[in-house]
Amino acid sequence: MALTNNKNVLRWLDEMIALTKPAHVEWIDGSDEQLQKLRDEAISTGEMIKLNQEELPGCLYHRTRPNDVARVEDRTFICSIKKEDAGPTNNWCDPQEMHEKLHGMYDGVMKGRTMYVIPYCMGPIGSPFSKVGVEVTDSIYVVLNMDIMTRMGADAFKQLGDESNDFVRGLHSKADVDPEGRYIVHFPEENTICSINSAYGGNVLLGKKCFALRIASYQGKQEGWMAEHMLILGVENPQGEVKYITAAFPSACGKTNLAMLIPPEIYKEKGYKVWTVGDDIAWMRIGPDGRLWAINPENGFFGVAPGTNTKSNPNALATTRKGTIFTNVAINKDNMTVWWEGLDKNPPVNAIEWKGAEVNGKEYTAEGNKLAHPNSRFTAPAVNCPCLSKEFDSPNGVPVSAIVFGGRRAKTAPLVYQSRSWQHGVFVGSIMASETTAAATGAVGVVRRDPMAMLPFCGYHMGDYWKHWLEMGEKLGDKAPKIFNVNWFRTDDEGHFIWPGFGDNLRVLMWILDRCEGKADAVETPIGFEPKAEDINIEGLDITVDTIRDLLNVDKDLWREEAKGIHEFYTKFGDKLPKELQDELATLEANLK
Ligand code: GTP
Ligand code: SPV
Ligand code: MN
Repeated sequence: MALTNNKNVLRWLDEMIALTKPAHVEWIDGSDEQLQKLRDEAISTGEMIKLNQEELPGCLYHRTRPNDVARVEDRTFICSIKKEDAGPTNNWCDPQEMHEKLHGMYDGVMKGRTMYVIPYCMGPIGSPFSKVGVEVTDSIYVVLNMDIMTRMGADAFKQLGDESNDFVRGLHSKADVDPEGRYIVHFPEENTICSINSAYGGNVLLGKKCFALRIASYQGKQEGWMAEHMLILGVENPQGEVKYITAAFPSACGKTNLAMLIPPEIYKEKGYKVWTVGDDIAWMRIGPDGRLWAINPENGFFGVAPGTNTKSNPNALATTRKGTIFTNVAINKDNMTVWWEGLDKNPPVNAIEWKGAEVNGKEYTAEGNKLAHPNSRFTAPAVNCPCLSKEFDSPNGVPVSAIVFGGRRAKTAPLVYQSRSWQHGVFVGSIMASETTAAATGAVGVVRRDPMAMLPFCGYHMGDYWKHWLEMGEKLGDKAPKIFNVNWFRTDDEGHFIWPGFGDNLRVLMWILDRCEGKADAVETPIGFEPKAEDINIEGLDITVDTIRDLLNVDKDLWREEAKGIHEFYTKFGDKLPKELQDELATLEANLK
């Protein structure tokens, strides 16, 4: 039975049914009973594997095809009506042409299969920030993941109402999981997403990157708000006041880890606490008080498994101990628990590696083979998170004091610096560069420009996106958050990370918050304001002030090279490059003379 009377939804759904020709249509109301039936069915077909229900209650395992383990940027399209609206950083195709091509591929694709109709809400039900989507899919894995990642079910239709046409249409079919026929396509002007031939996270959980970033960034531009690839965290001081920071790092560069950090002992003792609001996406609006307010549109964490352990991120690990779906990690066959590289030093002997082969874990890892795929992930409910902010469900979100950019840079970027103004901050975001990771298919470890960590996620012309940032700054005026840049990934000559990172990153956040409150000094460098080395608290660490000084060093030769790279990058944007950013680049070059 239909869960809504909304004619716009029903009309679109009729079209999708006529196109894909499923044997059955099932509306997902989100009830426990329905979800349990789907879990049982997926277990019986082998799509999902039941894990040890005593150690990992409610947890399931899923393995994707080896050719389908990450986002596919070269097969991701922004099909705006005009090519120039997609800009030089997106793949573009004429919408008509793409619709025709996809039509042929979707025609009858669900024959003999069930179509699941998933209503979902991005953001808390009832929040003015929130937006509704409907995803139709032939994958139970998608239904079970969307249940964790979004507010899924009948309530989403209540949020939409019976008349509204403001919902994002998402059509997904795993089809034959054929990489040659894999397409992740967005029609921003039509509020529509089409995904085919994949069954992997970011390609198929259409509420996440496709809606909450690519479509939402376009909507934000139209409607005067921002959709960003950012974590949101709160730092509570001993007086109980909480200040919020958002941070944009590229995929697999530390957002989940920073969002859930555990304060170093010296801060814990004094009563500092860190609260997680979000680990991947922030939607931000100017509130009635003129400040910038952020919500996390998601309801769970789709986090990188490798490297997560009791030391690096105990909160994330705790979050995954129940009701979690693990994708492409390794299984310990003896007790049906999960394992990944960096969990501990004891790979299971009777391991099932991520592709499904039974291997001796110890020997296997010794060969340099990975038991878990480097982009293996957990899908875990936010409510499990021990440090979840009490503002997580707040309809108004949280006020943002600081915006932090960052990436993986072995040499150039210092540990932290502050922009001189919002405009300079937008420049700092626009010149972000980072070594690529396993989160997308393609080479790993190659430095590429990734402005605001949005290169794969901006649903329109990046030049217009920067203009939108500048306009938001004008509207915010002196209430604008301060903008910073961090780099946890500087390496020494042997390639080891110099900065301890993880929980100790709070030491850097403390300087950032002190700057926001006018309580810390800074020194001016060619690239912006930096802390005095003594102002980064190193109590309890076995590194010296001199190391901090090294980490803060701005190597002018490297930065002159960097400026050349920025020039080259900027030329792509032609006359869409805001003049303000051109001016900032000229200032940087002058400062480096
Ligand atoms: P997406 O979910 O892909 O958007 O990624 P993310 O930004 O949330 O990345 P995540 O926090 O999962 O970090 C991914 C990798 O970065 C893991 O291998 C971590 O161990 C590593 N990492 C995170 N924080 C730090 C840090 O402070 N220092 C170092 N050296 N590594 C870190
Ligand atoms: C990322 O790649 O930035 C992710 C994972 O957060 S995915 O949802 O697959 O995009
Ligand atoms: Mn991400």
